[in-house]
Amino acid sequence: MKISDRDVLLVIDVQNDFCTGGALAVPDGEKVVPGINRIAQKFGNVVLTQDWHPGDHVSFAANHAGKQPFQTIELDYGTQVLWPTHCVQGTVGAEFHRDLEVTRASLVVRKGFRRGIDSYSALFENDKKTPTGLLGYLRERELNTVFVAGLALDFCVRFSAEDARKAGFEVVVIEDACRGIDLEGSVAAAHRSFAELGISVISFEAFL
Ligand code: VGL
Ligand code: ZN
Repeated sequence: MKISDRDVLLVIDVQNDFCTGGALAVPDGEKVVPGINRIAQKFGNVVLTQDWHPGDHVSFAANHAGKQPFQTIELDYGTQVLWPTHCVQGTVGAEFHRDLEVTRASLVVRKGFRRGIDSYSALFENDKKTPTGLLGYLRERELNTVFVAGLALDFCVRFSAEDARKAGFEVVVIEDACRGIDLEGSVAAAHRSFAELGISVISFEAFL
């Protein structure tokens, strides 16, 4: 595959809490790291996202009496899954995996940093309205194809890919550079959504 200077690699949430031993470990999460590092060498534009919550965040089950992780609640912006406490601002769990090659990234987008709202997508928070600023960055820099990799395929990768596609970008998910959580068929649902929206799904091998 030929990478152009209008292409950007968007690396979603490759943080300790989503890797083995972390608070919200995605099975084999850390296995995406070598492949992402390798692909990233080929891109002139690399953007990272970092899930970055205050300790009293609304998405944490521990902040809702009687609730357990993976139950849901209704908020004014819709249904919210309650998660184990994860990626708390300034903690080791919120740091990027130590082997992730971060030096080439031109931008780190932090998301989910307001107490009252979660943000799966790198572009819009979970109310589907509040921008993170990434859309403006991509547009101003005249980037037009967004390659997405990272964690978790069925949450932050999925919503980021969808929002980028809906905003008019070509979007390519690098499937084996992602891993999923898979709550109640959410990986299959992500794949259906990618097909419906015209989001391409490719393998890491396309870059070798
Ligand atoms: C994520 C759940 C909660 C993700 C972040 O990165 O996919 N999932 N916060
Ligand atoms: Zn989170």
